[in-house]
Amino acid sequence: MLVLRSSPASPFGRKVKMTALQYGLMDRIEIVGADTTDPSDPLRQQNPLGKIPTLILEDGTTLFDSRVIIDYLDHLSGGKIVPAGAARFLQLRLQALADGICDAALLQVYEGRFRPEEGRNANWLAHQDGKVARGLAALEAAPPTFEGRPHIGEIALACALGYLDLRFAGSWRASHPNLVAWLDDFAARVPAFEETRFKG
Ligand SMILES: N[C@@H](CCC(=O)N[C@@H](CS)C(=O)NCC(=O)O)C(=O)O
Repeated sequence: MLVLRSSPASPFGRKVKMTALQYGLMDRIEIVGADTTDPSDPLRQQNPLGKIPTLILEDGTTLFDSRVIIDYLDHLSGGKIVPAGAARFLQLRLQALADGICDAALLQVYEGRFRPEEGRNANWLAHQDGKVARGLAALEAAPPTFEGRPHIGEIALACALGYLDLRFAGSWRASHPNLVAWLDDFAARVPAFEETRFKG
């Protein structure tokens, strides 16, 4: 059995869980919760960065980060998750943009979580927020299309928007109607999206 260290709110963990569900790999994975702030959690031995998601293979090898884990799942699926040819690079770029939005959103959440209010840096928060805003604006202007099954770029985007819903009360929605429609369509066509909402 593969072991996935993750937590219910992690957008990167959700990317892995949604991909595994969508591609029929979930029965090979046991999800074991992780506390990234707890020094006694074995996560820091499994991944020196102490980050989730981290995947532990049957032979004890650990894989991180989410992109490497997705690559591994793609290998297990016979190459269904990351398409071949020119589409590959568009999917990987979309994943990079969606992950970058998550990284910038997470840094804002961590600023609130790790720093006392008087020590928070408004310039830093605005710098990170600019990345989220520009990323969303680019996607709103040209939402990705997908036919049939979703690939890794679309899965990553759904996770990023889901994370903004979770942590920023969906404030992106009012000014991004095309992305709202995109996510509604994605959720209707990919049940794994709802099935991984704040789970595991
Ligand atoms: N690039 C990494 C990002 C992973 C990441 O930032 N995970 C967060 C939780 S969503 C984390 O582990 N944070 C704890 C920390 O940074 O110490 C990936 O794609 O897996």
